[in-house]
Amino acid sequence: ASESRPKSSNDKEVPAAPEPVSEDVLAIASSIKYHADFTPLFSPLKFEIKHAYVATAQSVRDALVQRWNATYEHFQKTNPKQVYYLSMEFLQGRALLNAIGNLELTNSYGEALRNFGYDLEAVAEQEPDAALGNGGLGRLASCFLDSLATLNYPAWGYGLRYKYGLFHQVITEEGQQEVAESWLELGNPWEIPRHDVSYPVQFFGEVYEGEDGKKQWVGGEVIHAVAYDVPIPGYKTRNTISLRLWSTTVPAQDFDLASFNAGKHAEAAKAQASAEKICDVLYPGDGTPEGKLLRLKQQYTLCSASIQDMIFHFKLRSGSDYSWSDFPSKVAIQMNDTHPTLSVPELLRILVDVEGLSWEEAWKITQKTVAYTNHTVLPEALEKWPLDLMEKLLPRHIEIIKRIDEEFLQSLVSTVNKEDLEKTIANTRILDNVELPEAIKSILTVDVDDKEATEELEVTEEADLTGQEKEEETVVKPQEEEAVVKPPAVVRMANLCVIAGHKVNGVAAIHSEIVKDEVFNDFYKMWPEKFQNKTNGVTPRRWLRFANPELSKVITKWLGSEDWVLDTEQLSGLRKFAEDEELQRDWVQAKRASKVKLAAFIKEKTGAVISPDALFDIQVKRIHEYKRQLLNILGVVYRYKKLKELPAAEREAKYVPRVSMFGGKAFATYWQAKRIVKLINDVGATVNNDPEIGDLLKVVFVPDYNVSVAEVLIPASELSEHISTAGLEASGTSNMKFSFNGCVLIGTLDGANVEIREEVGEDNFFLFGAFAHEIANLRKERTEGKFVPDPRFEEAKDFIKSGAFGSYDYTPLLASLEGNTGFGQGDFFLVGQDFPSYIEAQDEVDEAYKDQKKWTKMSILNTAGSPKFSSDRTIHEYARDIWGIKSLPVP
Ligand code: B1N
Repeated sequence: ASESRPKSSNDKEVPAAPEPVSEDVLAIASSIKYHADFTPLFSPLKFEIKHAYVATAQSVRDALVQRWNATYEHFQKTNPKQVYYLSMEFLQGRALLNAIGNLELTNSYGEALRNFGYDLEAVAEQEPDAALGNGGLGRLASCFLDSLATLNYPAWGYGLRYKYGLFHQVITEEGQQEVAESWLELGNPWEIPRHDVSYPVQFFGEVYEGEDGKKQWVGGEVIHAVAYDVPIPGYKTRNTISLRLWSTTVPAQDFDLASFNAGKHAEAAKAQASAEKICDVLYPGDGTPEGKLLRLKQQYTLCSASIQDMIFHFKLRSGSDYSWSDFPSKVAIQMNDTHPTLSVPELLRILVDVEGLSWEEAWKITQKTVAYTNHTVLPEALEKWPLDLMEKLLPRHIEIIKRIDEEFLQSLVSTVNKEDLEKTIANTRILDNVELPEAIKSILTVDVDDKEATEELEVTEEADLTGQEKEEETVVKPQEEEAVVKPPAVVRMANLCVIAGHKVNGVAAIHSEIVKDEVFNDFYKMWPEKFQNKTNGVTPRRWLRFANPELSKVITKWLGSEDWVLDTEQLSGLRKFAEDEELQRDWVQAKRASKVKLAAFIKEKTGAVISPDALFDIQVKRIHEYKRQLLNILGVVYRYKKLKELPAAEREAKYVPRVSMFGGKAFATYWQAKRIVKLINDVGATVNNDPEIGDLLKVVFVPDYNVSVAEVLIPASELSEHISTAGLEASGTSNMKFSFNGCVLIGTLDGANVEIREEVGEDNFFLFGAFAHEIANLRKERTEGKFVPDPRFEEAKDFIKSGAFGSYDYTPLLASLEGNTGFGQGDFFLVGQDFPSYIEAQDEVDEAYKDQKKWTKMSILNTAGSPKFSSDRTIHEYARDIWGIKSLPVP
């Protein structure tokens, strides 16, 4: 039985008090008016909604700039240790509602805009998403910035200012099409170019050795990285930190006027074009040597400019009598995956070549400064750069990397058993397919060279997380071939990170265990103290308070205050009311309001008409075989077939009306993922137009999934799917957002699902599928021909093959589920294995949903069980266990 709430019954209404025209509102209106008149981005005499958006954003920026400067000054004066979060991706989404929400000015802005005849939400929708990221990794970086600012930590985010963010996805008859995204087209009111903050970044060129033995790298191409700062306001605090995005250019004198006047126009602007290309696009296709080179230039630009900036601040703040040994007590560098690995040799290079430190001292400082977060265990997704490419672009860095490698090898010789040495070297050294130094070779009894070469060839090519390296055809194993081609020499970035970093962390408990026991096991045995877990989190501001004001109001009413937004632990206070009829009524009402909103959104975007009374079942994330959208849609196909086989009168007894929604982008050349998108759309076209089925089943593919779309989908969700092959999803973060919003999860024991289920209780989570520790053996059994597919799985596939969903050729997609296991074939991700338990878990969902009281309780218990998944918790842990930084509110 639920406890009754201790307050009187007439205090439960949150009054929507009409706001008086306050000073705030007047000041805001006049600031908007000022910017509308003096913003030279639009023609005068009109004030259209886009113009209203820009003027509003500029007025918000004014409010932020004061806080921003005060924060900078405060940190300048107090000179605390700061964290520098380096990431190739930040998936910021929109800034307006988040900023005014943090400033507690939402109502005032709403009212001010009404004076101009505009609705705040409609104005906010004019803002393009800042989509400088691919998915979870980039969004995590953005959630971290929100928490760092909110918790008053001295911190900077560093990234690149891509001109084109992640592509827009358009769905046509052919499936997914990619369209360039240009978020800067209207100008960006959220950035301030710092013309006085710019650093040279060099590429190519040569390394010279002076008489004193000192090395000097003289670059062949020199560009400039210019800072564009984006304010990151904290929630209910003055602290406002910076996301510093580098843009690339060349100084004016590099424009070749003589060539231009000689009619060679492209030639004249060559240097400029080459520099600007670096920041053109997020994740340029790296299937070609040119693409690879560009991506490496991007990574190095981020690292070099950021390190120079840190050193500048270190010197500025320490005064003339600085001591380099203090550097690690002022600077913590966090590398978001291996993409910023070049920070390591760059810091070393500057310390040794430019500042004149000894190698030993520079190495000590570097090690104490950098830490590395791993985000994936897929071996094919661990970055490896061709040595020759890197040597050409960054000759001095390769010398440095070789020295680190050699010293590491020497340390292995003195610490590792001789029997294990060969294998340990193969797993841990930085360089791969590169001859060992003579001194090491002579210690080994076996000739490792030949062995390594053969082993390398036995590895089949597999897809990486973004699908980049995924080739359409499976690589043939050239086992019998005599002429063995020597595999190219590569730099293994993750190994460099683990060797150079003082901490290595995974992003969920199960993932961090796999990191220790499998991916980096040899390193773990050497340095157990380096390895940590930092379970991901998401900001409760954007993902609950602002995205879901309806539910937030209910939560605040029942908890008695809004303190839960900063202290999510308080959400557990909902638990005792989970069965209270009044809370249940409030809860269902809030959920329904979000569902109605989503139904309208879907109608607008796709034309599909869905009933807000149906169960809303959502899977949104990048399309990837390991995330198994294919399992979901096969389940839908099976359900559709069963519905059609049942007499109309019996359908509703077994199945509740359901809308299966999908969203997510496939990497442009990841063909298998694109076929999955096509299949989902084709199934939708058939099912949604089947008059026999009506509202019992609808299938919707929401196009162009991004942060803003997520903000509409997640609040309206009742069931969400997190169904990766166990052991492969490092954490997942949307699972946390769904849980915060009172959505029940169906999922495998993978990533953060494990911890979510622990927190919300196993009765409030639909679990299915094989466990991580069983996967290897299941694949082996399959290869031995021991796997017997469930007839229901065959039935679902056969239904697709029968042409029930159109004439598109699904053979290559379905073929990936057949045969002996191996990537791209033999059901490597074990869809067939988990299919029976998946559809049985889905049947349990129907049963549970039929009992609305029970379902609502499950929903409430999900929100009540989500406190742990606030990124505030995550950031406090990083601050304490890795960075050693302290909260420092602006007075
Ligand atoms: O990072 C997220 C996790 O929640 C997800 O489980 C994980 O898949 C994701 C290469 C990646 N891992 N690796 C990447 C991104 C871009 C790229 O170029 C790899 N993304 C993840 C946050 O921890």
